[in-house]
Amino acid sequence: MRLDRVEIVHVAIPLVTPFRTSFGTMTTKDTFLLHVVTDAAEGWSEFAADPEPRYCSEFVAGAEIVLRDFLLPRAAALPHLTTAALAPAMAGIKGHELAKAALETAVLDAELRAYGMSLATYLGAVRDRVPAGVSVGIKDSVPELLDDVERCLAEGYVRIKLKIEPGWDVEPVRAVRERFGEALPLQVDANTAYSLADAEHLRRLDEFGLLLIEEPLEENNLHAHALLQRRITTPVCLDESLHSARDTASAIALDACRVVNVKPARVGGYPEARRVHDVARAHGVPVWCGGMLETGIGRAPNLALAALPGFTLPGDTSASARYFAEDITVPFVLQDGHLPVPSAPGIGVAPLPEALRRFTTDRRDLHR
Ligand code: OSB
Ligand code: MG
Repeated sequence: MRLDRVEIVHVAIPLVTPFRTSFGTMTTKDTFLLHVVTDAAEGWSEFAADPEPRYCSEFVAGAEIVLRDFLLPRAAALPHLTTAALAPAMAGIKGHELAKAALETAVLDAELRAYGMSLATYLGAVRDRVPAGVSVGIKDSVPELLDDVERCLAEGYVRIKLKIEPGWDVEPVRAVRERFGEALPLQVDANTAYSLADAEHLRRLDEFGLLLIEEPLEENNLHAHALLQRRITTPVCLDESLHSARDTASAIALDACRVVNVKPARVGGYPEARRVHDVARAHGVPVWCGGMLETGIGRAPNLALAALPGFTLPGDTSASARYFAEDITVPFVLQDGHLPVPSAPGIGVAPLPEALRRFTTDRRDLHR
């Protein structure tokens, strides 16, 4: 393929309710889409991070510069642009996995559309629908939390994840367990809010039979997570600390995680996410697909990934309506606790022009 044009489309979409984590409260999904035009086909992707570097070091304005000044010139210099050629061309730029994933995914979407192949088929999906979990934010009170969890269960979500932080952990988990019972698949996510000094406190969560505790300690400290795992029975799951299949292999070897959260953007794209899955699966370590409050453009390819055989736990792959009154694609709707895996070529969806227009805050060429 030849890269003719890359457009950046900044969007701001209001959330139906504020979403609070240990690192902040979100009220709007504020990010950008990439629209890649080649001589063979067009492709779309969504940048996964936010305007501020609070979940990870990458952020919207920084990623735009990295794409414009470092990644797009390398893509444009390739004699034949393919997804396989793009990754090594970008490898000389350190880090910036989320920016790289945005470009790679848009190119992959275009390439697969040119071949008429779906991302699910390309990745090796074995399911045409995937079970949906939901991530429930930190609330002002336990009754408010119980109402929210009840609403999610009534909608059909098959697994609940509670966001936790110091001061909002044992009591909310106990309340949810007491109200909804032992059988509810339940897990927690701390987004790096604790330290090893909290090990005895986190051990109090062991009595609740959680599926996992996600990223309890600081990012990239595999040693500390391994030490914590020795002191608690709840399986440790890593999110922020895993940036590649190689990191995943190290974490598993160190017993720093017994479950893996795969976010394709965090590991640099879908082919690397597949390799993370392969490494974990070879070790018998369960994986599941994380989320970043994606619009339909980011949600669709995650559903394809979540259909791989090693994804044995429900992901944060919830319906469009979990976050948005109106999505910028045809919405993903929960059916019997599951979401359909897109089967059309590429990522299987594209922005609806009218909805995209209304949510667009800025649109221009990054490369021509
Ligand atoms: O840690 O998984 C996380 C949202 C934004 C940033 C980080 C995380 C999350 C979530 C929500 O937990 C996942 C989703 O529903 O998309
Ligand atoms: Mg997480």
